[in-house]
Amino acid sequence: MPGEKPKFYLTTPIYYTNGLPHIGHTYTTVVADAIRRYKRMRGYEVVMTTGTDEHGVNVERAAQKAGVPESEYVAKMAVAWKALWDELGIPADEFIRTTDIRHVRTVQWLFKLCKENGYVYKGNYTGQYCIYDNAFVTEAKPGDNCPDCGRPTETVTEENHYFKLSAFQKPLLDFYQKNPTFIQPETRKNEIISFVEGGLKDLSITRTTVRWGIPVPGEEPHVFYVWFDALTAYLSAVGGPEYEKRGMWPADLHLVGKDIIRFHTVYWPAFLMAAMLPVPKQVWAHGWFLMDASKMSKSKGNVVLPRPIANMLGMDAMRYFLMREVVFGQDGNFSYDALVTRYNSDLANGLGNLASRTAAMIEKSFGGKIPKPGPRLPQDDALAKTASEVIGEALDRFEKFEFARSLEAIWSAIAAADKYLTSEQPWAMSDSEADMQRKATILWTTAELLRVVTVLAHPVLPDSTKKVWTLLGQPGTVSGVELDGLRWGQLTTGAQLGKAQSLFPRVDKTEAIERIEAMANEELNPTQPAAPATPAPAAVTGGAAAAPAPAAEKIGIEDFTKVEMRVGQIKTAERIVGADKLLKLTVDIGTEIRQICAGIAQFYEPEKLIGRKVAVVVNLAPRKLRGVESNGMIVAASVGPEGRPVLAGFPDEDVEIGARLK
Ligand code: ME8
Repeated sequence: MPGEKPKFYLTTPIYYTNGLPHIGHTYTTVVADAIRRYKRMRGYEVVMTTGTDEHGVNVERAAQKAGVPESEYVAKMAVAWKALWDELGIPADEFIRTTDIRHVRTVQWLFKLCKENGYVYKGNYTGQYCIYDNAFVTEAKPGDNCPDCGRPTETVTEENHYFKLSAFQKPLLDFYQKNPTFIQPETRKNEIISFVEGGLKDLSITRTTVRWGIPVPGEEPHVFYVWFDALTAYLSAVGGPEYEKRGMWPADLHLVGKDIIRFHTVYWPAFLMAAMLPVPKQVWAHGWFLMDASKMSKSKGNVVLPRPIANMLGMDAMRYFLMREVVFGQDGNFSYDALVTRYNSDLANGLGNLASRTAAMIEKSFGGKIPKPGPRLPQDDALAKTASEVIGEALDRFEKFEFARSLEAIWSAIAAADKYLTSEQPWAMSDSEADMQRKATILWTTAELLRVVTVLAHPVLPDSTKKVWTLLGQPGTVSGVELDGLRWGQLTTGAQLGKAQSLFPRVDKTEAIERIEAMANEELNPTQPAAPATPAPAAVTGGAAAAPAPAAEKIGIEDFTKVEMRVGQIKTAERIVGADKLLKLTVDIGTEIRQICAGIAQFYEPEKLIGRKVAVVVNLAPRKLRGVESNGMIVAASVGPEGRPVLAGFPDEDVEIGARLK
């Protein structure tokens, strides 16, 4: 219909609920989010689905281990997954759980269609089964390990419903040929084509050995095989049997890791073809992020968690690293060292520095208003040309999912602007009319380049580019800019700059890594026993601002005397990068100077605390808050429903430092 936006439906895998997200899962979801933002800026109506894969033996066992019913276990896990994506700013438009009723209905409907069309029959099957991958290992003998994960297989015999996958060898090969971009990247395509050419065996799609699954109607105790169940979630999320009403199916893009490409490019289109439903347009399989050259897994103890990185460096930094460091489609190594190096060089010294120095110069010379440019010199035109070329290149690369190349192009524009400023030296110019005119041209040109870069980088760096957009005082929102109309020269002159904000404060590499690792450690080994799915708190407040507690039972004086509280004097106070609520204090407690973190940063200016006398719990075991050592606790009242901290103190008397509170 004229005037209607074209649609784009993309998905991430539906992640297993027997663990919590690590950087690998975050990678796929981040890329999906960046594509979503990009497509919206290109005028599409976009829906992005992610969710949780909640059935199967693994979950059955994990729930047993946790001593709770499966439904309770998966409910907590699903909440934790969803909450983390929301917290990280990569929320789903549709979050589908495979225990949702809309999904159960869709799976049963898909099965009915396949059966009615003659692609399902009953038979017995004995084989080696890998419970970790939820797959029969056809080539394995009893005693063999799973070739994918290396763990032991189990011999399983059961009556199954079979799906006639063998009937789809030719239709699939024809389909791949007619849709040459269905499987991406190319190398994966060749791999799948030779697999299908090698012959397809029928696939058992129901189980009687598993209890925790979607029942096959009228065939209980049969439940659906997890992959028949999980893949269908993509369709359930956008209407299931009523998919036509929603208008999003078929999916335009399934983003997956290379580990699950076969399920997506062989089984899934075959199920849909059997049901005579539209087949997705593309499956894109990316590589793995490796730790020390092996795939991350909780059992190997080498997982990298997303939250500590986001807390320390910001989510944009993590997004930038994931999409810049590795060629999309290939494996890459994850290292904190490389992450922080890129943060400091590309973000703090690159984009952050260009934005802050441009704004500062416009502030100083033009009262914070974007100046009208004067006559241009060849070097100004050269920078304009570079920026125009970068627009073309960055968009072209992004369109092809060459994210690293796209970012490389954008950052080449930043480097060109840095070089331009270094050679033009606007800061060295006088206030004479001629110099002011020249300065206006230089700063306009730099600000315009910054605007272009901000728009181009927005899908990857959504938060910081929003800040730069506000800083440049540009109308509307950066996400509302249409990429197709982006050209050099659209900067609104005369616009008043917004408030300067810290974009990417430089960090000390060793300290940053130590703190990220400490936070990860806190999250993996919480000191307080937590339910398996409880998300870690978004912020640790340092104990000073606890919510009012109900009256506790009475204690004896001997209990009270266990708490050693003394008068301390604050010597230094500073904010902590990556921990908005905490202040790092050094406090003189009479016998020594202690480092203590306090959750008061939103209510107390650090400078005003110096010299203040406070009550300190000095015999509290040291612990790390947001990765920073805290040795003691500052006592504060917790006021109002938000628990605003008000420091306990001694305003009327000159109390001695170190005096004990009794
Ligand atoms: O396979 N590097 O779920 P899953 C990059 N439930 N990406 C990684 C990664 C790594 N080290 N580790 C995981 C399942 N991923 C099924 C999917 S879909 C209908 C059912 C990402 O929790 C990557 O996208 O094991 C991979 O395919 C996915 O997480 C596997 O998630």
